[in-house]
Amino acid sequence: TALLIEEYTPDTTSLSLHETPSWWNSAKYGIFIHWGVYSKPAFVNRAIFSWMSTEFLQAPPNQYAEWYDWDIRQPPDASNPTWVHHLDTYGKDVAYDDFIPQFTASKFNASAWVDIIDRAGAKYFVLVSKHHDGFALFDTGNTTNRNSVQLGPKRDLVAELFQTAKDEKPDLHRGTYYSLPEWFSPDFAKYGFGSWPGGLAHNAFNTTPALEPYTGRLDIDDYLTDLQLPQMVDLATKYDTEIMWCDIGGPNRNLEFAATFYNHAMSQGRQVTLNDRCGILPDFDTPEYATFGSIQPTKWESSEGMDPFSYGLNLATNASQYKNGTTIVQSLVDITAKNGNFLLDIGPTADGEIIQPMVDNLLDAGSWLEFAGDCVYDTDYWFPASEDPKPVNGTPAARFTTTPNTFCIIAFAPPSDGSLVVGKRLPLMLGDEIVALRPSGPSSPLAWNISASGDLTIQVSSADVEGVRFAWP
Ligand code: FUL
Repeated sequence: TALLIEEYTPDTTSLSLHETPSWWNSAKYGIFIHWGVYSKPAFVNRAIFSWMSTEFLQAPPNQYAEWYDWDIRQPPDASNPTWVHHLDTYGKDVAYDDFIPQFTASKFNASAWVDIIDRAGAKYFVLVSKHHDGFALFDTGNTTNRNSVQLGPKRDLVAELFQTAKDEKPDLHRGTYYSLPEWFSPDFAKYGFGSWPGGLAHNAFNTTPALEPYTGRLDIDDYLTDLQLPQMVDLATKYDTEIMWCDIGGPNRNLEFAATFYNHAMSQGRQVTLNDRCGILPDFDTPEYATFGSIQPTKWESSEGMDPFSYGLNLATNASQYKNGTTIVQSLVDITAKNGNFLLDIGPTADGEIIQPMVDNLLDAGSWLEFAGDCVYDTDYWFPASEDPKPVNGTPAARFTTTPNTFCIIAFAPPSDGSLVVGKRLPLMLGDEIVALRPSGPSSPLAWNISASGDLTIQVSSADVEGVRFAWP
């Protein structure tokens, strides 16, 4: 039976009919971009503080450089590395908003970014359009001037990236992260949301009242009706975002938003999606710096920075700690085999460059996807087992994906002794061919057999791995 939905209405019954689009299910791999005023100080080096509530004490520790403004507004505490760093580097009279003019985007070249994302092998990107600091990278109209069009770069960064992607890589899908609350917005503060300020009356430097400065704020009556909803609707209808990647949840008008978002896209014959942080029914879950250990029956998306602990650029991290081509591919394959998507984050600089080590790691993973992508994009998980098969006889971990014609085994390293033993009963029949994927194309068939206990053993010669940088990611 086919269900024809003509129009969504702003209620959970109607909206619950919505699902992740097929393009998103097939895409598997996206690039997350955390870029904003916080890209200027680009620092975090967090210890665990007494004042941290348990929500921060997750593993791995929350060490997000995009939380700079939050960090420097904590109670004076000489053991707060961001606080100390700020005092040492800028002094007590510099407030977060003083970084706005230094967020210049002067070297931002949308074409170059889109090209890197494409060569990385990603099928979509999600740009932070407004983080918790309330500074938007798009034209927020008459809701606020706290944006990159009025301040800092004086450019509509979302529009530039979106338009360039549309023109130059029309198959690349375009999404926006959007923080529903703003930490220090006096307008949002009226909603008194959890531990979020409005409430937090600290300013480490005692230079200004706690919630000021809040550069670019315009007079509005109600944060949700006059700011949040119109901003989101603009991203949906003027910028045509395809993914509304909400953050935090909390007070919202998102039943109305989702109906508008879905109906607008449908009227243009496009498919769009929203995540599980919009405070209403989600299309997909978003574990953060975490993945699921087994196949999930519904689609999900794991996000993680290339930096081991931060989405925003953190200059305190040594680039050697970044995820490299191999670990990016391993995460992507692991997540794909469990019915998820991987949203890998990068943090460009305040002047708009993606630093070279990040580019190198992205392109390394992309070079593997160029010849092995058929085992990732548009694949299904293999239902019987996509959890980590137990390594046998020193054989490395492997994951499985399927296409209508192919069964893929992706081992995470070359086997030490030339035999890849996969301790799972695979759907193979006598006469089936197993080939190695190489940049130059598939190898000739490899010898294989299945033991009485059901283990598959594949003979792999060194030629199958030689010269193949990421044949064994
Ligand atoms: C979190 C935010 O607090 C982080 O800064 C980051 O944006 C992550 C993707 O979502 O909730």
